[in-house]
Amino acid sequence: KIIFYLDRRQKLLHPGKSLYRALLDSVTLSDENVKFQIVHEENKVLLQVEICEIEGNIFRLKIDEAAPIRARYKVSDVLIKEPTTKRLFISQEEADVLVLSSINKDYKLQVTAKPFQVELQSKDETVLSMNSNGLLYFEHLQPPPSDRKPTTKNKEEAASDLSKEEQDYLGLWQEKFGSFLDIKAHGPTSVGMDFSLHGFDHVYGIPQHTEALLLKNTSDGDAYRLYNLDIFGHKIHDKIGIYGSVPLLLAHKPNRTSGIFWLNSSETLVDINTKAVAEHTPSRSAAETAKQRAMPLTDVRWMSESGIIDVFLLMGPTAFDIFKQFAQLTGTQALPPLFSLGYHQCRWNYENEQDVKAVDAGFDEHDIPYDVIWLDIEHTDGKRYFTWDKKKFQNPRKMQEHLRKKKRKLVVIIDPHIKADPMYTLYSQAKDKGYFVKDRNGKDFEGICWPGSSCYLDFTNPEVRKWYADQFAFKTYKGSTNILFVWNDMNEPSVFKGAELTMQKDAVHYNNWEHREVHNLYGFYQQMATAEGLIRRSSGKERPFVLTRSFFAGSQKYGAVWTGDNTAEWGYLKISIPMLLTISIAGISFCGADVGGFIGDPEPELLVRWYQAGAYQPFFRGHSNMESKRREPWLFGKKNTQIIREAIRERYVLLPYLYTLFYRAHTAAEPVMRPLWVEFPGKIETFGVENEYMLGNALLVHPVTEQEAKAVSVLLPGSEEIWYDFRKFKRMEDSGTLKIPVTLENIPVFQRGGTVIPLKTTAGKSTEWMTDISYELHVALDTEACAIGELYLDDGHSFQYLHKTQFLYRKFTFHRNSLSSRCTDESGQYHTACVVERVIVLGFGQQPTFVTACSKDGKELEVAFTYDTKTSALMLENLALRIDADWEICIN
Ligand code: MIG
Repeated sequence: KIIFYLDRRQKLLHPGKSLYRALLDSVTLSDENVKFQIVHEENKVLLQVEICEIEGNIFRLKIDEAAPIRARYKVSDVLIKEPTTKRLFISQEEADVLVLSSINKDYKLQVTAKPFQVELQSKDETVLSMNSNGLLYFEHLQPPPSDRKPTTKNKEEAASDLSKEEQDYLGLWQEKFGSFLDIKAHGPTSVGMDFSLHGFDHVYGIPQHTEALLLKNTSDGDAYRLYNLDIFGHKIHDKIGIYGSVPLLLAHKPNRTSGIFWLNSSETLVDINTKAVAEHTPSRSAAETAKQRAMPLTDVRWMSESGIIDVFLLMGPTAFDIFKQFAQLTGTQALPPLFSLGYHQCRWNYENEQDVKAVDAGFDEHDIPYDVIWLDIEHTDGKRYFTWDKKKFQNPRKMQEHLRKKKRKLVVIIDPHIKADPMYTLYSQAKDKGYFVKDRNGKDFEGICWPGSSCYLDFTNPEVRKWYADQFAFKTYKGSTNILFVWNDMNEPSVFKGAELTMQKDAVHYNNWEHREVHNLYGFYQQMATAEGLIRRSSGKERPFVLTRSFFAGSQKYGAVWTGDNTAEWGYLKISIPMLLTISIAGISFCGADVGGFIGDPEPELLVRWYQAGAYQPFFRGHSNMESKRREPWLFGKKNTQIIREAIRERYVLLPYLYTLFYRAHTAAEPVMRPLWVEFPGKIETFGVENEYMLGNALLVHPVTEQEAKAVSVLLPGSEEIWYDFRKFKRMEDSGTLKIPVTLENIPVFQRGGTVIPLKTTAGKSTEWMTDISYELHVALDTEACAIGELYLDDGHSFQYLHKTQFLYRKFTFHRNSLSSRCTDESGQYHTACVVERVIVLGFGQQPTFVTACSKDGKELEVAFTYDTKTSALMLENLALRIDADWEICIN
């Protein structure tokens, strides 16, 4: 077992009374913030504390050295703008307490001087407190031991009195990792703090781990680690960090959701400890103390290797408020081009042009829709990205023209490492311009990756990002066309033969920042530059599609992520659900796991089940490893082909709903895929559920993740809810936990009463073939016989929805036996001749006598219908109601 630096150093500090004291006579107050200093009683180092309130129920606490010998790293480019602050007021000031209030007095921050602690209260409820366990930790910058004057003998330098072995063990100035030596030019710089979440015993977030949805107690095990790493065949139930990190933790209890966003891009550990304590009341009278009840409390300890403490406290109070607050800071999900919500067919590798054509034709032959075929690293000339293997891909443009005619796209892989080959223009240019990350001696850092000896572009440098973005220009990227999109892999970054398969922490980036400071941002920056490149090659007109393996807070702005190298085993299918839910609630809606499992060969049943699950997840791609057998959906016998076809077709029929959900993610920060508790925040039985989830607010999906399952236990939450079988339209008799029989044909999906889902009446060969296909609305009535839903629509690929309001945003309302279609955003201008052809009303009380439809021009038409008394489903058919116009259907 590896003992990480942070564990060794910070874990020497145990919970107890903090040695930090606030100097409350140093308080200054401005419109932007409140500042004061705190001092460490032993080493006497002064830290500067800054507290501010940000619009929308967010508080920010920053702690930096008051007078560092050199500036400490502060994360840039993650916050989309400098947050708008609100003035705080001092509502109480005493020798050892300072109380700050928000203008509306909804929130109070109580700062205690000795020891230094901060408590955040909403009305009279203490929501969270900081440093209440005394774990504030801040290694101030020191001159290297050799620079020190021999006379200085104060305690702060006690560290240098440690024996060589002790120093080595603690890794103060250098650290060994196997055969690697990390030289810490600036010495120890780690920071940490504890937070107590009062009344909470359910915490979520901090992806990415191959772990459960509900975060576990770490008191007798490993902390959750946030350190982006390429871990091939990562284990299930492991807290080691894999490819991406979002340092956002959510805490939930029935009446409140809170969030902690720890903005730090260095290696980070998070310890979690839930316990029961006596109820905490801010102003405790004797009588109240007597009435104290036990209540849960969760302690969360964050430790980062470097940087400063910069933490955002998201006060909700609902989960949807948290999503908005986080998006206000880091941005919302980019609106994907519609094609990218279709099915993607990938493999390491599709060998050559003939192979691509054959696979493409296979989909048509087997009548399976798909949108994108992918090329992995072998398509390049010796792993030189932006080039083609001339033997295998002699005419990439022609191949793309072929795909274009089929209304399909191509995605190619572009990794961040650049083959160290002076004949490779990308390399020689970048070398000349000094665009590579340097090693600690100032030479270009060289590591081994796919192409052999490679250098790594320094994407933290804005000039490098601009140059990189320019590489995607059609003129520069030979053989590329506008149906080619990009996949960024290996961007943790992955460095073969590097410590933990990544870059040395003492490598040096732009502005002399060490790699340790920016490690978790490397992939974020590559995807940013790639997305920018795709936008720029279209002169700003077209939406990009970029899939990345490594990510950070804010990556949602640039595209999609996937969960990396999973294995073709049932356990990985099962864990993919909580993994995707965790990524989703951390702001990244566009996420998926390799369908089938990347490593190994799935048995047909597993593959089928994985397609059925993937069809209801945001990013839907089949992918397989080089050593895996071919896995195109038609290779597993007639019956399995049929079932997979059906799953993929269901996905395509559902696209209007899914695209609308992405629009909501884009505009309102609502996750597309949601844990049950987000939709049912008051229902405790949902808090730990991770084997099913909500897709938007209307669909409950329960993938089958057990071999040979005959039945699954489904929780249909909410006693006041009505649920309908999504395919059979039958109203479920009960809510609660039901045993639902299953066959291999499909997985259980339910529509929630009170919702309207827009669908297409049938699937086409790809999304682009489906533009004119008519719509179908599934209206599921609630206990009041009402339902609402919406549809968002635009050209599916450009930015015209933004600049020229070329979009349609419709709302469907069912009320008093009438269904209406109205505009929700009058500024939308998009027109289409597409119609609603069919409406199915689920849970309709009785057989109607006649049904009419009126369009805006006053024309009233009688509508043909059938009513199924067994299921209470009313089907209205042969409608021709324009999707872009107002209309109303009346059922009598
Ligand atoms: O370690 O490019 O996760 O999807 O097919 C293998 C080859 C490198 C890892 C990616 C995988 C991709 C593969 N890559």
